[in-house]
Amino acid sequence: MTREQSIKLVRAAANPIIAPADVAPSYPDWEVLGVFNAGVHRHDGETVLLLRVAERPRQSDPAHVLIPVLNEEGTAADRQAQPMRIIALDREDESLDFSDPRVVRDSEGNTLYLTSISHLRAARSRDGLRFEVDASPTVLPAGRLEAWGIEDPRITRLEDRYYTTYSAVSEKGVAVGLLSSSDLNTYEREGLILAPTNKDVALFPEKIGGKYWMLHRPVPEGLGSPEMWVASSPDLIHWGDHRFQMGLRPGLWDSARIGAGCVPIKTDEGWLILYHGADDQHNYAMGAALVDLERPDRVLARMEQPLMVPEAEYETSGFFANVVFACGAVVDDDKIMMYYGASDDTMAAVQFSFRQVMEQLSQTRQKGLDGS
Ligand code: MAN
Repeated sequence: MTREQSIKLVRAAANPIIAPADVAPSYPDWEVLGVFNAGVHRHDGETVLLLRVAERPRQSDPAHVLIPVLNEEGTAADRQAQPMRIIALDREDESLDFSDPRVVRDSEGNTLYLTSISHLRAARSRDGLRFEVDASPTVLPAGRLEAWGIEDPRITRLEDRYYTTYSAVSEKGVAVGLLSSSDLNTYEREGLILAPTNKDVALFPEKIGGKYWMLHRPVPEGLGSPEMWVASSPDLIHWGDHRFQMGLRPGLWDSARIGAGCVPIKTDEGWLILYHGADDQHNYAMGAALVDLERPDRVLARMEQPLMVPEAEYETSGFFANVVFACGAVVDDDKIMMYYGASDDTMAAVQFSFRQVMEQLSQTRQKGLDGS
């Protein structure tokens, strides 16, 4: 399998730029397990990250694993009035599988619970590297369809508002929610825009052919694979015209699952799509593709090699090792600063040249590597 990289990557010297110790848990008796997979946008001269913060009650009893679940009708803010349910699972219970640190499964491999609950938390920086993290949650999960938390935000500016998509996780599956904001400080809920199982939604930053467009990633069961699609909408709420965009590539680094990624970046030659992919060993890497400006389902070029693979110590070890997972980037002329979650526990930043990625993509054109 080819995992060699050809793009010169400059990881921030301060990486990881935000770690769990920099984030106060929501409750004094809880602990933050991970701060990762943040959405990013510039606003008013600041770089704003909307972090995914995964936390859980401190695990003091070695015989039990404590699982936090939001009460069905509550919001996490109501914890005092309407306590969050804490489920205690017996560590020795042989019908339970604790081998994946992210989830608890039954003996058939079905997911029963997540081991943490995530909310979204803002962090701000003047230089894009030193961030101040808010002391309390910015957006909390709410209601039964977010009972297991909200994850992986991606921020797109459209006209004069910011729109943030996220994964809404519950026992009903992973759905996609939408938030809107004028200042990246307070958010309004726009509801769920895609039903389970779907995730990795990134909105294009302008209308195409008079419609809004999204990248999305259904997870078909039994038939089909977790691959990338696009859809359009007249109002950001109602989505249709679903089209297949990009598929898995057997034998390559993105053979088991792919999905957005950063918010698409407009270039003269097409939309630059920085997406994530994984192989069947759960090695997550980032890749690059170019799609048609007018037809976002049409792949013009796709790099054969990954753009970035886990290499630094904080990427190859951690809560869920060998993961680099970006939900956003900031572009300044030739510089792309990509913010990414490393091993599902810290935030890191990497810089690379826009021109170099475009050159690489133009070399792969006509090679028939679009996986469709
Ligand atoms: C899934 C999502 C991400 C996570 C990766 C790796 O794709 O849950 O949030 O980073 O898995 O665990």
